[in-house]
Amino acid sequence: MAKKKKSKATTQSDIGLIGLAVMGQNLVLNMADHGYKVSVFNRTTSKMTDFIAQCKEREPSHERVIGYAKLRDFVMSIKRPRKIIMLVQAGFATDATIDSVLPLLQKGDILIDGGNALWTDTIRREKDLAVKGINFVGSGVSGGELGARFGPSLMPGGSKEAWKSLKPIWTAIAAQVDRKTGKPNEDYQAGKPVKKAEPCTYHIGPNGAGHYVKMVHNGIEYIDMQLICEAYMLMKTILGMKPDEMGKVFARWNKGLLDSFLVEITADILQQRDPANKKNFLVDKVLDTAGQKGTGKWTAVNALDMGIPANAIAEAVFARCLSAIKDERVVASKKLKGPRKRYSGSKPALVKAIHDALYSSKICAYAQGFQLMAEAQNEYDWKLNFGKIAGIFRGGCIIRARFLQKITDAYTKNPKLQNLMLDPYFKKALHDSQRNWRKVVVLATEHGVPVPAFMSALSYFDGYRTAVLPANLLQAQRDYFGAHTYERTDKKRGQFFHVDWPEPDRPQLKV
Ligand code: NBP
Repeated sequence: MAKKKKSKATTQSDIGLIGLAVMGQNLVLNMADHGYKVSVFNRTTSKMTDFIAQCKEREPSHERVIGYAKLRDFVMSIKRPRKIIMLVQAGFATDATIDSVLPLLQKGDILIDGGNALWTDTIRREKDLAVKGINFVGSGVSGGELGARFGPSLMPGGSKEAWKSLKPIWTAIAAQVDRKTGKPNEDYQAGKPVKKAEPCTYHIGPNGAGHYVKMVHNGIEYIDMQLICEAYMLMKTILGMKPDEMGKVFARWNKGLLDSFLVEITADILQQRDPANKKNFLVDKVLDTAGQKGTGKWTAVNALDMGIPANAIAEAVFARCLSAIKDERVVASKKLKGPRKRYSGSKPALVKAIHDALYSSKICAYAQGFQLMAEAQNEYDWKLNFGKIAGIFRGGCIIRARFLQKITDAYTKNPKLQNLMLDPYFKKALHDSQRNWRKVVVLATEHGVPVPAFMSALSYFDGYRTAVLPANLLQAQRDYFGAHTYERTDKKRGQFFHVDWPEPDRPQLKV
């Protein structure tokens, strides 16, 4: 635990927070645990008074949380330069909150948006507020409710000046990982002093950089989850495995290369019995329609906008869309037939192949996420440190995984690495597992099992390593019907040619 600060009831608060829903409440308690006195405000006052009443019943440290019903009193209770975190719904609510608090702020005060804002909104807000002398920090907060409470991964953007002021609090409340191994630091979680801990936060860059990285983190989270679901689907459909048996497989995988929060919770979920009937497994009773809040879609749309082939991430978003049309799928399942095939091979061999397919696809998914960030930094004039970004994903957040240490190592060794797949460790991992990866994709196709993320990741790998793609024919087609011109393989790049193609046969109009 970080060193405690003393604060008396009469002194001003170190920081303020607006928005006492699940994320806000937990982040407040985290800050109070670390010795910070926190003022809180919520649009609906009863939520604030209920929260303060609960704080008083809990630990003594939570008396450092002071509630205010009036926004003016809340703002005036905070030390200058004021630091005010907003954890309200992204979009309209964030603008409404800024508008209400702005007249009460003074030059040099810092407004921090911890919500899942669209990074272009953050760029706009930072620009507008900078003119008024207010520092605006868009900070990604990852790890859900538990992360916020016990140590999230924090991705702040904004000015260096604002970061200097915010840094002591952000580094104290963030998740901590062991500096060398990258593993979440257990001493820290147990509240003991830690020497080798590294906080899962750093100043990502100006304006929208923090929120951009948080969005890509969420895009990666989508594909990470989808890949695990496809591994589950294959074991269930082709091997006929029961949830608890699959749960044990995931628990075993969690001790190896795939060691991660998402694999760990999958093992738990698959072994969970249905509270309504203990004979059944809960997962079999959960309806197969997945929701989404939009950050995965933003990532995919941005990939299309920037022309970056993040096809596996986009595929994970489409997989959720397909899951959502449940009624249509039920009707179609009775009308459209697939292959009827039984698997007669070795079960352990297929489980191992699925493991390898999952690992290779995951490498491609992360390669795509980091390609996106690499392009965005050119687009927005940021200087991102990819080793550090992978480093702050190692603890606190939903995609935390042993694997991230390898990404940190890769970018530390070569900060200009063009694609993660070209790093020697990942290259070898892909070479070692691609045979099994292909086997799984072929088997899934033969059995009619949908594995869009495994397949699109494999297509990405194959496309990226192919020197000559069929786009020569495509460009010739474009020149044929639209005179779009083409470059030649035997001439310098940048010289464009056009052929007077023969007129295609056109059907004669009958008059
Ligand atoms: P919600 O996203 O559900 O937002 C609820 C809060 O927003 C309440 O305090 C509510 O006040 C306030 N609010 C709304 Br709605 N409209 C407002 C307005 N016009 N003016 C002022 N306040 C308004 O809460 P959450 O799930 O805790 O998430 C907070 C932020 O953190 C979001 O941006 C979310 O995307 C992000 N995030 C969430 C998670 C997660 O796991 N939930 C993880 C990471 C990031 P009220 O009480 O008066 O209605």
